[in-house]
Amino acid sequence: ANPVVAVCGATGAVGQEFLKVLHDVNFPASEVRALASARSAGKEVPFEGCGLQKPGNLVVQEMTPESFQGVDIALFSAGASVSKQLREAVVAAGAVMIDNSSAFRMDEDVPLVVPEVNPEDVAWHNGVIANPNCSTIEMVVALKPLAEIAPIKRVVVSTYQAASGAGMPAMLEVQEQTRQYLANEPMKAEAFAHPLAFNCIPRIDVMLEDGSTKEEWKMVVETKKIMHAPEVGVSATCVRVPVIRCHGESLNVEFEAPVSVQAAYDAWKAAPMIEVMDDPAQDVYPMPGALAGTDPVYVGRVREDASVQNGLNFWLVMDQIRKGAALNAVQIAQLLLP
Ligand code: A2P
Ligand code: 11C
Repeated sequence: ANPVVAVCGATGAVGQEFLKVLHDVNFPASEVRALASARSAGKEVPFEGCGLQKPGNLVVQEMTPESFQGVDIALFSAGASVSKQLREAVVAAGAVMIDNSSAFRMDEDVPLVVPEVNPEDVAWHNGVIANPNCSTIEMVVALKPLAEIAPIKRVVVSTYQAASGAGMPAMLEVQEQTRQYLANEPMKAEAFAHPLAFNCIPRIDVMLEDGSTKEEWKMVVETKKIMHAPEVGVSATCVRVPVIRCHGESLNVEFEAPVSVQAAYDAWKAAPMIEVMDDPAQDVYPMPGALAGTDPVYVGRVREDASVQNGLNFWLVMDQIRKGAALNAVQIAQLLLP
């Protein structure tokens, strides 16, 4: 039978995108339910339909432990604490929770899956499958085809992360701050510790004891788990930039053996979900401002790094709400279809 799908956090930035992606891939759902907090109960969210669920607004229901009766797949993006509160109810109802939060990613009994990298890991789930952090997804989609040419020794990554990574309110806030700045009014900052408009903030998520941020830590530990490569060194610096959608990443990768620019191009061109966009002489390279709403991870500015042995530098852009969150989660759901 066609699965019943619950979109959990349906009014949020990622929740809205879950609904778009379900439609875009025509997910064979028998029914799609929209769930959010009590604040949103009774509101309507637009839906273009998928499977047997006809197009038309969905009425948002309050998400409670009882919401999951009859649900087969629950796509969660309502924050880590909500995922933790509802995990038991989801699993007890016999549904599979595909969770976009950081709540369970590093749990030993929870697979952390990027379908282009480790689709086989869905097989051992116990009711929960975790969707990685967006910045990690972007990086591993690009690294996987290269790791098949030569083992990766070390990656140094710097991110340029869009406001939308922090949710709908953050996206709206940076636009309002831009207006305030141009009107010579004081900028109000709530989503981040400082105004983001006309600024860059080198702190994403909480600070850890070793001086790194949790976002940076996620890129290290999640990459090793997804790629089954505990030996790969990852050094990350994560920065919030005043972009609405799409994360940029600058990567420096050191391999165990030479990987030429051409070999990298060939590997990426043969790989799924990655597009080479690299003709800098003609000003062709991936840019966040131009790629919102797209699916692939885009790669450009590819060049050898002469400062290390077997080094390659490149630049990535990905819509982090799409492949970085909603699309990746729906692809995981597709892997669960009979
Ligand atoms: P609501 O709009 O009712 O607050 P974003 O990451 O874009 O801020 O979105 C967060 C999503 O998670 C929203 O859909 C939000 O619903 C939902 N959410 C937040 N807290 C809860 C909660 N306690 N129970 C259910 N859904 C929640
Ligand atoms: C950001 N990467 O851009 C974060 C958003 O662990 O799922 C997602 C946080 C997470 O702010």
